[in-house]
Amino acid sequence: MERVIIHVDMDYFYAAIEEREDPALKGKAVVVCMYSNRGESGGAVSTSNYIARDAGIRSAMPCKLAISKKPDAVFLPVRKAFYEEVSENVMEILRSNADSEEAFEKISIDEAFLEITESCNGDYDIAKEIGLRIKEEVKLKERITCSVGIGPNKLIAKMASSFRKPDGITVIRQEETEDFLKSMPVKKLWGIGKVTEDKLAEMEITTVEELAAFDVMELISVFGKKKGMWLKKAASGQDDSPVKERTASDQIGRMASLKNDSRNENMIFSLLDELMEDVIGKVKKRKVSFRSVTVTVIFSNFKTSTKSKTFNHAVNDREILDENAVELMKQFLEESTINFRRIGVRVGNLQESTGQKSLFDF
Ligand code: DCP
Ligand code: MG
Ligand code: MG
Repeated sequence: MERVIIHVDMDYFYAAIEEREDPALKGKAVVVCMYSNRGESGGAVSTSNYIARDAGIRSAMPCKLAISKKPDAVFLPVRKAFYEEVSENVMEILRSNADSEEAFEKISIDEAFLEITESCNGDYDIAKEIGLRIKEEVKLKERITCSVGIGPNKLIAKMASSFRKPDGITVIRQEETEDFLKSMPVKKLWGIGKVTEDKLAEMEITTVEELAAFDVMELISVFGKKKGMWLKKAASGQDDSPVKERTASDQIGRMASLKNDSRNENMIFSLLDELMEDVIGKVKKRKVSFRSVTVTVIFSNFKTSTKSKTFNHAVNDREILDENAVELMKQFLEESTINFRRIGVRVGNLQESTGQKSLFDF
């Protein structure tokens, strides 16, 4: 059967999270900056929302330049640990839509491949429904949007997801790959960098169609055997690399907002209970056990704080998760006076759980 692969990439990821956390940012240009130790005007843009992009702001641009392009934009510092938690939540949603736990490959903080060949039985109409369902689930649970690409291999799926952005979905069937690629400039081919692009330009190859038609022996003589052959295949839309988890994610977590900012213990502990139920379900499904529990609180002033507990032995009991997460949450309530906005719980230091003893057995 022909493979069906989905690639998902979050839209303006860091800036989208900041927008979600602060409704007052809606409609404004938002720029997330990685400030250097030289202070606020040093550093580079991590990402920006689409309103800021309309003003010419781009990732990796000096923050100073971004400020000059759009002085009234809101500039925020990167909160990497927080974005990583959101990423974990999103990845769990994506993973649960793949054919199996192993048919999932996270390739960066905001994107992943999933193989769905079996789930859709090779049918691209069903594949599109799965893609739409994923978008809905991410929107509902995480309140951010993503763009989805579906194709017969990773190369096509990856290029398809960036074809319509933001909040897009693009389906490219095997028989459509040639048309899809043909007019694209070679630099759009996933895997081609600036150096290769320049070398190809010297050879008067600027479109994927020209590259696909080029003599493979000549490509090999310029780029060497491995790369030359890869260029020829990629330009023809071929890619047989498997979707494969590279490094198993070391954490399973869930985060959610309270109905309104509050310090109401019933509300907080009942949401925590729901989140733990979700986390433990995933722990069992992945057949892992964990050695640490972390609780995160985002306060109504957007300050984020975490507390963790690490054990000597790996466990997978709901009771132990419960006991520790509740204790950590109580500490938060004792130490703070500000309302809680969002809470999260995650387990870490995962290990395979085969033949696992419960902590109660030690
Ligand atoms: N990132 C970064 N520095 C860069 C590029 C990216 O810090 N030079 C971070 C911020 C992005 C995140 O990685 O939010 C994901 O990168 P993407 O390339 O997927 O870009 P975005 O998700 O921000 O935007 P898009 O909607 O184009 O995917
Ligand atoms: Mg993205
Ligand atoms: Mg990305």
